Amino acid sequence: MELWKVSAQAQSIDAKVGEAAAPQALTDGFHLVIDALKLNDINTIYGVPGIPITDLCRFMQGEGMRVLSFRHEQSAGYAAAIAGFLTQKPGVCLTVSAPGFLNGLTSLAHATTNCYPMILISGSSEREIVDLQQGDYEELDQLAIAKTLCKAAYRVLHAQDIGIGVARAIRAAVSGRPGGVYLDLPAKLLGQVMEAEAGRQSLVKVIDPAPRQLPAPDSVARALALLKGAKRPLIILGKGAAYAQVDGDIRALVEKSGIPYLPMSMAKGLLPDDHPQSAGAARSLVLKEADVVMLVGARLNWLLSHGKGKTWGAPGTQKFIQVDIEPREMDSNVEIAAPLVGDIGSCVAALLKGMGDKWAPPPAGWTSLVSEKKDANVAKMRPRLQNNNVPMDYHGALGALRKIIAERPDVILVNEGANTLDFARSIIDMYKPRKRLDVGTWGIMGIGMGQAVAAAVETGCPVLAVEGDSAFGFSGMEVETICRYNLPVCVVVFNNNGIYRGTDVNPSGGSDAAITAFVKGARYDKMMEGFGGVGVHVTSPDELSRAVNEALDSGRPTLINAAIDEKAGTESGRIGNLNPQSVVSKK
Ligand code: ADP
Ligand code: TZD
Ligand code: MG
Repeated sequence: MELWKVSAQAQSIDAKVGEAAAPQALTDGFHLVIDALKLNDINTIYGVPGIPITDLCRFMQGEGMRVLSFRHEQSAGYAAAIAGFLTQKPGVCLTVSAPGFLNGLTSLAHATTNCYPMILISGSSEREIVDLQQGDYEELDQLAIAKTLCKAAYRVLHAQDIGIGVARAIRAAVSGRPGGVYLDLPAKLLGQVMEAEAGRQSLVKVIDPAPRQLPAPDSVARALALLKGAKRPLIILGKGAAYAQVDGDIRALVEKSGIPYLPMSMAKGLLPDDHPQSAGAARSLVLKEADVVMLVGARLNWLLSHGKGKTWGAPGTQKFIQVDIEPREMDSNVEIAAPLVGDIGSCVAALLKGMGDKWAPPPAGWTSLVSEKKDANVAKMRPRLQNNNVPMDYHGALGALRKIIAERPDVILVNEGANTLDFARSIIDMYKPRKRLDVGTWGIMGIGMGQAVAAAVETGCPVLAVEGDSAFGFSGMEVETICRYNLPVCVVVFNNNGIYRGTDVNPSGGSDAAITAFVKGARYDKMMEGFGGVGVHVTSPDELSRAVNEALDSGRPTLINAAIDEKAGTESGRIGNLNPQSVVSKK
């Protein structure tokens, strides 16, 4: 209650400020936070209101910021994280103390893991009481908890430090390797009053938040020498390359080099997937056979089998060049023969310059081998994508969506699930950069609706969210958010009655449902209808195609419940091999 009094006071002070620069003009923590964010061009906030940040959210909206109020902090956080990926500005998620903070924390860790710039701002309880553990309302030592899950964590205790605190948070999030930052704002801070002019002076505009980091010339020369000597070179583009927004130079590098390239999931579309040099459909071959591999904004983590083992060539037969802003990424899994440390824009520009005008393409034997493999795989897949089976399988349903994305390349595709994810990634071609947003490095479920909201809000483009029924369930309540803000989002739920498949049975023979099986024939479309959006139930690829096209034409919030054959999927999609095996055989 005290908070409200102070803020009401500050509001009347605001009114007075307009009259004349009265010497007693005051401001407070609420307004300083807003002014600090706005000064740094942060005008969109994703969050959930409540004590102690309800008025902060209100004042933000009152002052013209876009405040998107979610049903759960986790979705708000995923929205903020992907907003950071799409814009290179930290996405901001604003939460209440303890439980709200914890709900937001998964997304902060996710942002850090994926190198997305994001700031989680949480209100917190009375410091003195928290530190003495005297049982305050929502008592939790949030700063200590956040520290292990993000790049940096700060707490601001005095109104005059809000400017510098926000500036530090922004710079930490976007400079070097981007990531998540936590900013702790105790309730008391928001109500703190200070002289308005001194407050204004205390604000900091971050100059050059992500300074260029030029690669060393000898590193560039080493990388080019290796590339030049390669007989079977390969370029792997990762989501760091997509983040960097130097699309023209990346395309120029690939095309000038003549080297086959492999896009990681969220780098799809950096060059159009139907580009002649794309080796996407010959992945196994190129990873195994390449002799020099240049990674651009991609890590040799589990998604690339750590750069060794069965997926790759024999030990010692392959050399790596790695372009990355983070020096410690080098040699993380295998020796990097040519580390190129710097921002991708500067590194790619230096490589292009160093290649000169007479760069020889790789041996024709290699490029034609890749093309032949690719063509054969594409030809094998094509008829399966055209099937109009009922019940639908993944190929039939995704074949329909593939055609729609080809016709509407500006649509942003959000994608999560297991089979729904793995099949969509390989089947749906992307044609423009940063149009495919998915589960990222952790393979996290629940990013769907948050990412869909942020994608629509940040870009104004239509969004198609292709969701496994399980995956959708993690953030499904946000369809209300989508309806409330009337966003051009079409959600397609691939409903196969469960996780991976709908056919699992309880091994005990008991009456409880099996662990991966959901209610059969559920109608997720009814959820959307319940909030005023459009709900459609479809059973064939033709119906699916029609419904998606209608949704994208109308721009209305739509949920299409796509009934998929419950027998079509496999356990864990393409990564079933990661499941540990019991020595006692499964029943
Ligand atoms: P993917 O999952 O697509 O393989 P990762 O998330 O594993 O991609 O890797 C992204 C890499 O890109 C990280 O190592 C990160 O440090 C790097 N990165 C991100 N932004 C930049 C940038 N602007 N310049 C250079 N490297 C970057
Ligand atoms: N929880 C979180 C946060 N992330 C996860 N990845 C999982 C649980 C485990 N998990 C997967 O890895 S995929 C998946 C879960 C629960 C759902 C797969 O079912 P789906 O897709 O319905 O979304 P398909 O098409 O039925 O395979
Ligand atoms: Mg499913």
